[in-house]
Amino acid sequence: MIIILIGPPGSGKGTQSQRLIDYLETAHLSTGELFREHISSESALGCEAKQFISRGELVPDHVVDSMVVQTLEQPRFADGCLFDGYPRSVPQAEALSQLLNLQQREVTLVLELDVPDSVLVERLLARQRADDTLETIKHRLEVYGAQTRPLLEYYKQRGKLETVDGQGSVDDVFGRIQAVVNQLKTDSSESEESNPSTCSN
Ligand code: B4P
Repeated sequence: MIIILIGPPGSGKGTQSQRLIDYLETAHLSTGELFREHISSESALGCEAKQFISRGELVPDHVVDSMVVQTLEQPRFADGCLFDGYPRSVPQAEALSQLLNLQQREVTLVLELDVPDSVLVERLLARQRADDTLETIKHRLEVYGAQTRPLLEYYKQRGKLETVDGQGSVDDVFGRIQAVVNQLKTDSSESEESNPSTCSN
């Protein structure tokens, strides 16, 4: 399964990803986490990304896409994975789709975490990360609306989108995510039973 978690900053993508990768025993790719690793090791990529992250901007697509391509080449991603915070724009989604097509794979499910702005601001100010100042948070929310929100329509048109209420406790939200994922597993095993493969080995 290839699952994408989309949501505004502070919606809990990182928090819920940790639960979901344990539950599904799948690989995890968080572009935000990868950038933070590059920033702390002061790599060239980290220095470039830092300028954008500290202003609340998205890191340019060509930087993100080449980092994702390199990461996905690792064998642990061969059986599926959870994308957390990637793609974050329609061009990134198109780049991912081309990459997966080359591997004869496709996105299985896109989960949107829906949380109102007032709750997001409260959570992010409490987190106290370097890019979590009030001014940066407001700008990140604007950037989300302009560049990431159009992705929801993109995946909705492709029949991949499921929206989950991201408010309530971490356990409550994870329970809703689990319900969607379990339903998907049931649907796909039923369709395999009604359309068995004609190939025999
Ligand atoms: P990310 O690392 O993806 O982080 P985020 O959007 O800020 O937060 P997330 O949604 O993961 O929230 P979290 O679980 O931590 O991105 C950081 C930056 O990197 C971006 O702004 C961008 O500049 C850059 N970047 C990343 N990917 C990119 C891409 N593809 N293209 C371009 N640029 C990219 O939760 C937030 C807080 O809420 C935590 O303190 C958590 O404990 C709390 N929380 C979570 N769930 C809660 C709940 N249910 N109740 C109460 N609190 C909760």
